[in-house]
Amino acid sequence: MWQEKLQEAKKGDHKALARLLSFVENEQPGFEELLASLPPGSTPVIGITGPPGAGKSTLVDALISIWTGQGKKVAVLCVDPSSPFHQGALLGDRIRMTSWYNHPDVYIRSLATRGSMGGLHPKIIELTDLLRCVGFDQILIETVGVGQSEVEIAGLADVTAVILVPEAGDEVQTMKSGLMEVADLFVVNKADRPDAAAFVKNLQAMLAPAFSRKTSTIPILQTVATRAEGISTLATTLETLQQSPELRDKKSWLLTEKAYQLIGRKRMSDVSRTRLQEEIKTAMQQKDFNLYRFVSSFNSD
Ligand SMILES: Nc1nc2c(ncn2[C@@H]2O[C@H](COP(=O)(O)OP(=O)(O)O)[C@@H](O)[C@H]2O)c(=O)[nH]1
Ligand SMILES: [Mg+2]
Repeated sequence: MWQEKLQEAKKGDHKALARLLSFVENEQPGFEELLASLPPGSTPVIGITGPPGAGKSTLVDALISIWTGQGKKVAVLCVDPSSPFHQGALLGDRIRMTSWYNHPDVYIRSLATRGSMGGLHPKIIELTDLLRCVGFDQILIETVGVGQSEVEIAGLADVTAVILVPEAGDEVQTMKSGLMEVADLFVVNKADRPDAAAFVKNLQAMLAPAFSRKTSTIPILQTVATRAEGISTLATTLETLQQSPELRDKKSWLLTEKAYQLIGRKRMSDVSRTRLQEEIKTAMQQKDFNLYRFVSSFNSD
C-alpha cells in the first residue's frame, strides 16, 4: 500500500521512495489518491537549467557535496538525456556521479524520457510534489534549457538558476527573452576560460534593462564546477533566494502554472490563467491546501 511506503519514505527509506515515484510515474491504481493526500510540501525546489555541456551535472554534484557536508538531505531529479546521471555519458563523469547513489542522505532519480509534447517529463510536477513531502532539505532538478523547457522548469522550481558558459554568446542572444523571464540567478560556469570576464560583462549589459517581472537585479555568479570554485557562494546565494520576499510573491504564480498544466492535461478547453490565479490565491490561504484536490474541484466547476 502507498500509505506504508509513504511513511517509510518519510523516514529516509530510498527504496520505498523509488517505489512510490514509480507508482505515480506509471499511474498505478491509487496514485491520484496519494497525490490528493499530500500536505503542502515544505522542501524548496531549485531548477538548474542551461545548454547541454554547460556543467549543470558537475555543479549539481558540487552542491550535493556542500549540502551533505552540512548534514542536509538532498534529492535530485534529472531530466537531461545527455547527463552523466544517464547511461551513455563519459565513463569518468558517470563514476563521479554514481558515488552519490549509495549515500544515505542523497536520492537521485533520472527521468529518461521527455514529454511527448517535447517538454519535460510528463509526470514531473507530480514527482516533484511527492519529493517535497518526504523530508529532504533541498531538491534539485536538472534540465536542458532548450526553448519551452526553461519556462516549464520555472513553473516547477521555486528558484531557477540558469547555467551559461563563456562561449555561449549566440545562444544567449537567441534564448534571451525566455532566459530573462525564468532566471532568478545566472551562473557563468567554466570561469576558468579566458573569455569569462568579457562574457560576464556582456551578460550584465544585456540584463540591465530587464523587462522581467522581477524588481531586483538578477545575480550573476562565476564558478569553475570541476574545481568546486564558487560553489559555496552559489549554495548560499540559492539559500538567500529561497528566503526572499519575492519568492513568496512568486508562489501563487508558480501554483497557477502547475495547476494550468495539470488542468490542461485533463481537458482541452481554455482556462483563464487570471481566474485560476485569483482562485489559487484564495485557496492557498487554507492550511491544508493541496494542488491536486484544487485541480479536481476546479475541473468540476
Ligand atoms: N573547464 C571546465 N570544464 C568544466 C567545468 N564544469 C564542467 N566542465 C566539464 O564540462 C563537461 C560537461 O559537464 P556536465 O556537468 O556534464 O554538463 P551538463 O551537460 O550541463 O550537465 C564535462 O566534461 C565537465 O567536466 C568548468 O568549470 N570548467
Ligand atoms: Mg547534465
